[in-house]
Amino acid sequence: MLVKRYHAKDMQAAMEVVKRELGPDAVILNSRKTRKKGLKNLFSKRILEVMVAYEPEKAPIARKINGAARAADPTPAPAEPARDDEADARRAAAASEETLKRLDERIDALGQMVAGLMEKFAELGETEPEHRYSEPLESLVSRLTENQVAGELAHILARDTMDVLAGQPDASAGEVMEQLILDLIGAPEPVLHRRYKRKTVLVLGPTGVGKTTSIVKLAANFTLKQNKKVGIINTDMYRIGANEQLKTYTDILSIPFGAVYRLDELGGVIESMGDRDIIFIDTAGKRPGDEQHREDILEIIRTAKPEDTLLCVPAATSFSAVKEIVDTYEFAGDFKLVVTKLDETRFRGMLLNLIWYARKSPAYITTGQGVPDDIDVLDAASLADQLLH
Ligand SMILES: Nc1nc2c(ncn2[C@@H]2O[C@H](COP(=O)(O)OP(=O)(O)OP(=O)(O)O)[C@@H](O)[C@H]2O)c(=O)[nH]1
Ligand SMILES: [Mg+2]
Repeated sequence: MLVKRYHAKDMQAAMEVVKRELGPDAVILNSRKTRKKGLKNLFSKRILEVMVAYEPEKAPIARKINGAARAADPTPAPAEPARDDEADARRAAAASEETLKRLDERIDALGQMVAGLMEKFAELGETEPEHRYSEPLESLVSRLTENQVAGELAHILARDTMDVLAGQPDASAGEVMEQLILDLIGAPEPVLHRRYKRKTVLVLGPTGVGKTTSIVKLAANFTLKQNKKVGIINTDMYRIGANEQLKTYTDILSIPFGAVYRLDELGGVIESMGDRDIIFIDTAGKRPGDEQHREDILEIIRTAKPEDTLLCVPAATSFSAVKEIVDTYEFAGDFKLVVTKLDETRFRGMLLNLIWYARKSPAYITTGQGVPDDIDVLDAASLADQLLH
């Protein structure tokens, strides 16, 4: 009795070739799915491998496989052992079977490792494409990314700078990029009071970002420095102490304060502030899973018809979180950006990421808890300078 291994696409093909080559008495000992040997087969489909026991004297004369049997792929027959030494032959076959099995397992493991690495490289390629620039562009890009400007945005700025330099080789890369950043930031658009026209300003943003504090700062500035008549309405019915927080400030500033407990009261409260130049409307931040939030904000927008909407985003926010916040509030229409808590991070890249991703105008930055001083109109020139130097 001898043992021989065959590879075939399926059991039927294996049986056909075994019968033809080894005769009707050949017995299939076992079968398993495997890959052909060799590096080039690492990612190939698995095929069926069968171990066949047969009597050499009953096997038809060996012949090359052709025609319909091509699907089957027998491995070369082992050197035929002497007939009186069948036990040795079986041991040798079993040993080589064992070696092949181990090799197969190693190749499988290697294959999985290579596939994993390739996947990793592909992911890296998608998120962080490798870009090489000549000096001084390389150091400008490093400066931007050190400041946490998103890699893709830094690349766009570098590419645009190169385009400009191609037409104006004498220009300085630093100056060109600074101008491109200024163009991207655009002119800040703070809340402006229009004479003889009452203005409602809606303030939006996630919870705890500084909406209420920013409103108080703006209200204090308009009241104390610009002598405007200001009112504040709170529509945040969820936050405990929200009314007390605002009432304390509105009392100090001697300005009217309205608390709205049901949104259908909002129109009436706005009417009650008919003599005001600017009315700020505070809102609740969106809590995770809060499906009602969007409907509430839309209802407030329908009723208050705000001339300005401000979206507050804290400065220490990653680019992915910036995208999420902007996407969440996209429905609110044309808002302006307030970057809060700038004092809590030394990086300035987030401002550029936000302006770029949101495609909205910046309005204010806030730089501390102090009322009314810690708020300013964004200074585009100083931001561009901080990002590059
Ligand atoms: N460091 C720093 N803290 C700030 C700034 N602005 C607000 N805060 C603080 O952030 C905390 C939350 O501020 P709020 O104004 O209550 O924030 P909010 O968005 O109204 O919060 P909710 O109403 O709960 O959604 C308070 O402790 C503020 O003092 C800022 O510019 N810098
Ligand atoms: Mg609040």
